[in-house]
Amino acid sequence: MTEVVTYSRDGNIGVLTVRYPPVNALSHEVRSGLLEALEKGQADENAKALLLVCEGRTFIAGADIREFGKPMQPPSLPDVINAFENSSKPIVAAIHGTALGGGLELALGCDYRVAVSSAKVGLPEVKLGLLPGAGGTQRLPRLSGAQKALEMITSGEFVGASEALRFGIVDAVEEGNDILSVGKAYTEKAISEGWHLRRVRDLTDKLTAEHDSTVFDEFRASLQKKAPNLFSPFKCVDAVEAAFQLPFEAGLEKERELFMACMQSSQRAGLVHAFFAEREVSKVPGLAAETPVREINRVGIVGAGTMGGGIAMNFANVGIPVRLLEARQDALDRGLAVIRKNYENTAKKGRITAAQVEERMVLIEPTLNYDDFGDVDLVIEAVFEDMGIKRDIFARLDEVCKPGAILASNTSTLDIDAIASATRRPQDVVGMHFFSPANVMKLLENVRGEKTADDVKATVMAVAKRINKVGVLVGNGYGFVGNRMLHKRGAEAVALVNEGASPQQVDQVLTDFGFPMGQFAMSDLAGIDVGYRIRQERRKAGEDVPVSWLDKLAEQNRLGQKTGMGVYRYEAGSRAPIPDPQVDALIAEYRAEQDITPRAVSDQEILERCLYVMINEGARILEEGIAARSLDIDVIWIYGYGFPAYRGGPMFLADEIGLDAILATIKDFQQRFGASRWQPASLLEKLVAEGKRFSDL
Ligand code: 3H9
Repeated sequence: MTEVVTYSRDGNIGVLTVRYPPVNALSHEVRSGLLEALEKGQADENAKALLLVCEGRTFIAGADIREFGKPMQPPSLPDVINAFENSSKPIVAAIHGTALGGGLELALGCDYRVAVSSAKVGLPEVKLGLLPGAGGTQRLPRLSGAQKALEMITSGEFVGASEALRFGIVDAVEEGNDILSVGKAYTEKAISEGWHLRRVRDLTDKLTAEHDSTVFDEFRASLQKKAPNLFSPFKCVDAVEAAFQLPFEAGLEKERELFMACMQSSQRAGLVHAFFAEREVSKVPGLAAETPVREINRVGIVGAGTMGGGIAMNFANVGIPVRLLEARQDALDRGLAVIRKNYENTAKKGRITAAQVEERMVLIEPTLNYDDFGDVDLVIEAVFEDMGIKRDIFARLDEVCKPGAILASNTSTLDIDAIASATRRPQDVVGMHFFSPANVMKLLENVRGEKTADDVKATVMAVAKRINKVGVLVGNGYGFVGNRMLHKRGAEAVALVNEGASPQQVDQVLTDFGFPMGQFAMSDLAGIDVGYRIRQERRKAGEDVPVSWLDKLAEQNRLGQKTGMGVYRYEAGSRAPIPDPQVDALIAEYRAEQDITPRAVSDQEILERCLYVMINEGARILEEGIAARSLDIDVIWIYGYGFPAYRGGPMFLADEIGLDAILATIKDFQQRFGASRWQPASLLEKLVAEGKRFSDL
């Protein structure tokens, strides 16, 4: 028997124990071990019932995702689960931690399920572009009915133990930390009360009572609205519907067919890449895992504007007290009022209670005085992008903050080393670039300066986790990773409009691709003045940044959503962009001034230019070591800019398309649009010459 699953007997209970850290995933070894242990249990005359239990922090968290895309080694998970369901002795699954995906499916193949109250169950396969492929779509609805099964399977969300009990997914919930004792007590009860085999496949009352096809149509319609580009959620609905239309065995076959279609889809590959990339970014190359972290018990924030307020909320949400500093009382009052309103809106949606609103507000202490930063462990400066102002602030912080306090800037483009040099402690200075809205967006781009100390880097990565963000550590350089690529895409989008596309055509192509919003709608959301100010700073620094029609919008105070007009027009209280003939006229005027005769630009050209300009810049970013790995860039784009996760991120997509094809198109653009903008990155040329991919680096 393999060591990862063992069989032992305790009185008249045969105990099957899985120990395969970290999450007991159903690898080949575990699947084989389960079958062997089951056979021993069947053969053991003294075992009246069997108990399946896991060691470590959790029950089985699903199939082993690392095996996806490789040939499957028998036994398959469905075969293992069928063997469990065919057991001649009742089997109890004892659940702690999370029973997910194939893990829950295995538990559903057992006769009874007992969970501790802190346990959660779920079928999150959809988040990986899949559907439950080991009977979950056929067994879960037999316990929970169609509505709940569809909710769980199409959303992938977890359900707590008490809810699982309410829906019949588990049979009992017990208090207790020792899962083995909980499981044994329940199994003893099963034996002493003479419980029979109870195979989920034979339960049909929920199938007959709830056989109403409208629920499936409703789910399809709502998915069509919410996620029309996604493949697997629709297949999930088909699979659950099959449970209601077909006998069990035929339903399983249908599920298998749909599962294989998902497994082969490019969306599955993209989502699985995103899953591992999200976990990989926390392991920073060159930063030892055991690097100490500084204690962060109180945070100071400079600036109570949109960014500063949003950042403060992140800390208050996890119970960390914040001092929020502004230069003037009215700005401070305004900032606090916005925070309160945000929390109250969340409470209205039922996501937090009224008491939690107050608890969090109490944690945010307003101040006008820098001296109040004397005891903070971390300061985050969040004022607007002006190097002079930022340097003044950092010089001030250097005077008032205690030794060892981390001084961070939320700058989205500026040089961290130039900011650090305004202090006498550049080793404590770092970038912490949040994305707007800062209380919502999951990305935290942490920027290491030339002199940033290792424990400061490790601390800001740990802070990201603590405030439930995905932290990515990047190097210092204009716009770091995300905005550097975004600005290239922005310039290309403007060039496309100059040549003849309309802003709405460009935006439509990007949203059809899967971005939540287009380039220009995003500029309106961020504020046209933000980009304008950045371009002005670059011009001041001597860079050649041509004047565009976007600058004219800023000069006319068309600043985007906040003024009701930007690239688009907005009706009061609405965020829906409406094309504006005045902007079309302004663009036409600009083209005339520049002697440009507009031409029809195809959607394909728009997409390729917008994506490939980013990929080419991404290659330079890798070449310069600003990002350590292509997966860091992918995670930044997925979590900071809404790059569709099912496409895996820009660099993963580039690998999928083929770097040779991308290079050929870039060379064609170079011929057509000029050498400087479309100069292929030398890393791209090198990888193509060597037949390699970004992921090989
Ligand atoms: C499935 O089951 C298909 C079946 O229906 C049909 C089959 C025929 N496999 O997230 P963490 C690793 S699809 C392999 O940081 P947490 C993870 O990479 C599967 N590895 O911890 C990380 O490794 P490292 C359906 C896995 O406590 C480590 O475990 N199941 C798997 O924040 C810790 O992970 C899912 O989709 C896996 N299945 O969260 C569940 N899961 O230390 C996916 C995790 O080297 N998993 N790892 O970086 C999760 O949602 C979370 O990991 C979990 C723990 C909630 C379990």
